[in-house]
Amino acid sequence: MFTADPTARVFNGKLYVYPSSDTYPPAGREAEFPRFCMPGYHAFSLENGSTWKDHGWILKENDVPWGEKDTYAMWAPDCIEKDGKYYYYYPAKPKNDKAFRRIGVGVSDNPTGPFKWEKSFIKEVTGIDPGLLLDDDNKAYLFFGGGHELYAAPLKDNMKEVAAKPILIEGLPAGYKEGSFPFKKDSIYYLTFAHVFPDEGYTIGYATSKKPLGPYTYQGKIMDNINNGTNHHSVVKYNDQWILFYHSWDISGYNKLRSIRADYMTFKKDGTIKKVIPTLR
Ligand code: FUB
Repeated sequence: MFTADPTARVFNGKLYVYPSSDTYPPAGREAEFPRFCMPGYHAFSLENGSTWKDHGWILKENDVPWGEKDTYAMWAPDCIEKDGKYYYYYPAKPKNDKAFRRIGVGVSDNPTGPFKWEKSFIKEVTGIDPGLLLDDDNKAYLFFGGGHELYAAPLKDNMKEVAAKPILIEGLPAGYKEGSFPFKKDSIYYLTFAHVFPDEGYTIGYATSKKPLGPYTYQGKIMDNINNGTNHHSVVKYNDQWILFYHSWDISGYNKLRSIRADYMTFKKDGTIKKVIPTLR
């Protein structure tokens, strides 16, 4: 199978990856899918530090309670743990609604489900690429949005509703595109994202702030363009090492059938991130 947009998380010391999946379009419908064809989500865990276990389908598009069927529009997801429950966020095409995508949520007692899916999408949230941040004070924030604008809102304790109207994140550079991943290290809030340069294409950039909702200051690139079309990614600390999960299409040779990858990432003493040079090039 082909997987993209990996969000990696550590829950109870174990490493999990929540990617989206790329498939070939259904026979006879090829012309409908000039872009990605994405039917839903599997989840993976690293067993004994060496083997990836596939937990199977955790959500298929046709099982989204509020979603349009058979549009293959299940883009990048995220999953986060709060107070012993696991919350899975995903974008889908809503039925009877003009929005490009809405974001839904499900809750489970286990990192790989089964999840109980909310009947409706999260109100006041329109966009793609949910990225979740759980702060040290146990407050959660939902970042979302593509197409050059990033929004974020605090979540209520139930993790299913926004606690305030989403705000536009300020301070991102021109060329900010999508795929934001928020995290915190040593009191600094980091936001990594797809950053497009006209002469280079998609790179991974990052910005920092002293507050979760910004304003942010652009700090530079984490990874140059690697000819992968898009570059949705995530950052995780596992066994005391920071790892950047990202994707590339070098296995398929086709930019709509991507595969996930990972490389170690290091911070300098001042908190800035050293550029990651992909092991596979
Ligand atoms: O994979 C589908 C979409 O492309 C993601 O949601 C975006 O971040 C980009 O990678």
